[in-house]
Amino acid sequence: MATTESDSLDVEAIRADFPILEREFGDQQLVYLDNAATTQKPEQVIDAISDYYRETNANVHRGLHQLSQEASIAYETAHDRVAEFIGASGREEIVFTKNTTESMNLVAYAWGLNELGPGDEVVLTEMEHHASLVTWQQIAKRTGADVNYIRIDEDGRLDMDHAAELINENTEMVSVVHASNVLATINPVGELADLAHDNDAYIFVDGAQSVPNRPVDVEAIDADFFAFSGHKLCGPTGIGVLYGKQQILEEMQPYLYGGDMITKVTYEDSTWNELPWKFEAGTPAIAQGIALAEAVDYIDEIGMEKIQRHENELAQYALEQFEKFDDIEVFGPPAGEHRGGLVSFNVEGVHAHDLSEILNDYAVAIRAGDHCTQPLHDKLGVAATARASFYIYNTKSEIDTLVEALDDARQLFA
Ligand code: 7TS
Repeated sequence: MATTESDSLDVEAIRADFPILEREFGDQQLVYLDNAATTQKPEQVIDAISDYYRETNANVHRGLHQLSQEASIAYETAHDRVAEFIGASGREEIVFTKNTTESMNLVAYAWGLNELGPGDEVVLTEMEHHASLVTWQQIAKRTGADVNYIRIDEDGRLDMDHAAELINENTEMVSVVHASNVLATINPVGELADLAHDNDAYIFVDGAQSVPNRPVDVEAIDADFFAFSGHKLCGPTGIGVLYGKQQILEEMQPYLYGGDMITKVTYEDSTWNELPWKFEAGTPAIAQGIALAEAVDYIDEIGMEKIQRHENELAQYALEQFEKFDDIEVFGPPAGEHRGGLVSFNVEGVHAHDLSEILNDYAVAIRAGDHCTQPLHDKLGVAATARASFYIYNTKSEIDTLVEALDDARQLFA
């Protein structure tokens, strides 16, 4: 499949793994540039799901019969695979959730509601996704804690002096996005972790846009919590990951109660199962969990360094093309190591939604809107942005198609 010995990706071989990329609308082939919303799925992942239902389907952790044992082993082993992928020490630290949003809520409810109170501070950044911003804002309201936001500069980078000011002895939680889904900024999460720990606070890193695109090691970052979604890295929807340091997860109360998360139940009281099952109440997303491990195998085999390089090249190329036009405003830092593989932009005089609709006529799929970052868009002074986001199967020629379609859109609105 999908790799060559060289430094670059064999994009043609990769594309052959993704049946949806063959779709045509009219006589135009799909150009899928909405990967930050969700990525497409390779045959290997699609097969993992259908093979599971054809051959293994049973509930986990409860049957002694052969199918249940096989399903349980595959589901549990998927946790080990994910642990290895992000540098966690083992399955105890990997809780399967529905998505990044649920991972964030799990910690906010199970830790935040119990630990936060008046006088405590939660530090976020101005570029947080609503998954983190709304969650901590609401938990803070319920507990009497305050929320403060680390400022961004003109280029969309964090003001680290402001971070050092805001993170102080009152701080209990620093919750930061690793890679911005709008600005493409890669935040210095290791430095922020040090600032948090120097002040006896925890750090939660939202890795929804980083894990799919670059090598990530949660222990090297020294994150206390880390979250991402399977569907943004070639995996299925309905499965996400919460990483937590084992000792912290041990100390936390469960978020959801019910079957599977208990050890002993009487009419009066209950005790909790071992990690990570303590946080996985009820029948989990078994097929999705197993297919997530397949997705991790798939992208890991291609190589995360190569994926990062490929996306950087595409983003750089898109930025170069956009620079040729005076009426295109690009958001976020200049091309380079600290920028991820997406570009948010606006064309003067054309609303991002109109742009996206016109591009759709060219079978080019991008996203337009506030990308679940309304306060950030307010700060940028725009109601919406258009966003092209790249993945392993995208090519420079697809970016050329995007640029041509933009040119036509511009003429339509001239
Ligand atoms: N955090 C970041 C940085 C994200 O980009 C997203 C999704 C989430 C959290 C939430 O992920 P979920 O899987 O729980 O929904 N971002 C986007 C986006 O940019 N376009 O569509 C979804």
